[in-house]
Amino acid sequence: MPTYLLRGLIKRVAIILSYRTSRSALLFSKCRGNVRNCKLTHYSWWYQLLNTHQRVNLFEVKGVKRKQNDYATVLITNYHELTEMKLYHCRDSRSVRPLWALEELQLDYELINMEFPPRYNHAGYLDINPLGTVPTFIDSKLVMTESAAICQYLVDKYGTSEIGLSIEHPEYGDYLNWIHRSDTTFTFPQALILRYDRYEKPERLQPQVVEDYKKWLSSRLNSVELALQTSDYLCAGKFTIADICVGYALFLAHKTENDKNFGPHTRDYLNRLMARDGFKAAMNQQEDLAPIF
Ligand SMILES: N[C@@H](CCC(=O)N[C@@H](CS)C(=O)NCC(=O)O)C(=O)O
Repeated sequence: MPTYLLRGLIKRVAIILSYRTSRSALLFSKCRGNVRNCKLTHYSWWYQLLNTHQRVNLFEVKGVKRKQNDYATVLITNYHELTEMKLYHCRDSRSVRPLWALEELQLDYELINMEFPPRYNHAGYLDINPLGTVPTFIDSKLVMTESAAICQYLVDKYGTSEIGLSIEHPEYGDYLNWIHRSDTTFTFPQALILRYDRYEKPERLQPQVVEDYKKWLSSRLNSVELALQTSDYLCAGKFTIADICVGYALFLAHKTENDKNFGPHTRDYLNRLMARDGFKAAMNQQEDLAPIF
């Protein structure tokens, strides 16, 4: 039998078998999301057969790292593992952190853009997140509401070591420290400043609180300036989610004009972060929302 006929025959048998053995093969043509634990096959005809153009992220399939858009030759054998991540986001709020991380990691997700504050502007939001805050991140049954923790989850669960640090890394402790410091130490005082400077009713504005926390913020940010004197990034000499988390706090200070006391290294660092494709992609996603500052 001529080789081309034989190849055609094998191809058809393989397709039929694949459909029979994988109930999810058809589902794949409809799915958008992340595929985990899937079996990678190199039958290129799946591509034509399913004619699928969905973005699918294959992280480590059979030990091979693949990039987004490297799709279409996948036969999913475990469709229960299909997930669709959702991020509820408001412009320039802390949800920029996970949004930026999702973009850096080139993950597939659904973005729900909401006007701020979502508890008043997005019907049903309190049912999704009773705190009423942003971000809210959903991955299957998991609901997360802490911006820095979501970044950590994404990098540990779906990411590569490129923008994360493993527990074995000598700077792992510093990395965690920056991630946590980013919100509790660098962002929380800014929330107080904004609240008592701009958002409260005139009779409840508190100039003394504003002045005190501006000083507080500026002295806490000295730690960033110091760290950047010897490195372009906060830990391990490379860009990580610690830079995303702290970078957001600096971005917020910059947007709200609380960056007057930034040192030169901090200023350059923020410019470097804002020039990243991942950051720009995150900003593009929110451009239809009204400014909140
Ligand atoms: N620690 C949380 C804080 C979340 C938070 O307070 N987000 C603010 C926006 S940046 C918010 O939703 N405020 C609106 C409200 O409290 O109603 C995090 O890091 O995500």
